[in-house]
Amino acid sequence: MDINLIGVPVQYGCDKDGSQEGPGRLRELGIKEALENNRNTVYDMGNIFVPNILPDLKYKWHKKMKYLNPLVEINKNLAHMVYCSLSANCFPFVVGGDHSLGIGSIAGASKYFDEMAVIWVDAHGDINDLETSPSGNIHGMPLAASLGVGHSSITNLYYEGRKIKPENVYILGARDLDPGEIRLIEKLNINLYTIDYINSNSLDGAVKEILSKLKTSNVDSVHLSFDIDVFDESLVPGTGTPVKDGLSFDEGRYVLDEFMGSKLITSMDFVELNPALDQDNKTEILCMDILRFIGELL
Ligand code: EXY
Ligand code: MN
Ligand code: MN
Ligand code: MN
Repeated sequence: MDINLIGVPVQYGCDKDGSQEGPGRLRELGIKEALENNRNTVYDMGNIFVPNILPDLKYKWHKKMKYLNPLVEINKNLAHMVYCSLSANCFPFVVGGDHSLGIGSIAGASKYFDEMAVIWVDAHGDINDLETSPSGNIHGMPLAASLGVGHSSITNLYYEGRKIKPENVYILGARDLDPGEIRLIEKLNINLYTIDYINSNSLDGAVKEILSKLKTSNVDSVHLSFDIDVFDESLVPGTGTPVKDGLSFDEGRYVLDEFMGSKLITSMDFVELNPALDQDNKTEILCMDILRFIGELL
């Protein structure tokens, strides 16, 4: 398989500086070699251009609107890079950077396929809009935008209209949902597998149910958006929004083993490493172990 490694050194979707260093740091640590094996060739396509901007004070009325325009441009370019990768029969592997990049990766991949599912592995739902968001941070909005909910500049990114159908969205590992997110998840009947659900049922049961629903649906593709904050906060100090009661390392590996091993995954994000926040390189070591594991599964 040919893999297109696409870096998105962006932090404009979140509150903390540092996630823009993620792609560069993972390259220094050998992400290309980690993903490569005797079946895969990795082409490092470089980074999507992220302009160096000062906050536009004319939007000072809304904390993050000042970053909306640059994020739209970044995600439009990312969408096209993902679409072109798929058109060239290459697997788009998108590395962040904060999770606002999901707007572009999903837009680009969904344009190529007829009906795409999304598996959102994350401590969060990332399904807020500007009204429901408690922070105004756009990395908490990509899934809503992809479902057609939110500011028109991100819901109509790259092409007009909704990118994915609610019945094709699976959230796994959430344990920090805002009231507005819970309302939207219920309204749209999104497939939600929280940590509470996992603890009272089983991780194996949740993963197997997702795979069985995918296999009996009409989807022709599956985008896996993996946010490293799905791991327990004790394992990932180097991420911007860590949350307690997360997955263990082995549980995270199991999730990837099942989803990647199903051969259903057609594109992927790996996001929210913030090297500036890491302690004793703990998070980057975990990331590299996970990326080597993903390399064996691709
Ligand atoms: N739900 C909160 C918000 O919207 O501000 C926290 C979002 C964190 C998003 C990180 C990337 O997963
Ligand atoms: Mn390797
Ligand atoms: Mn996220
Ligand atoms: Mn998250």
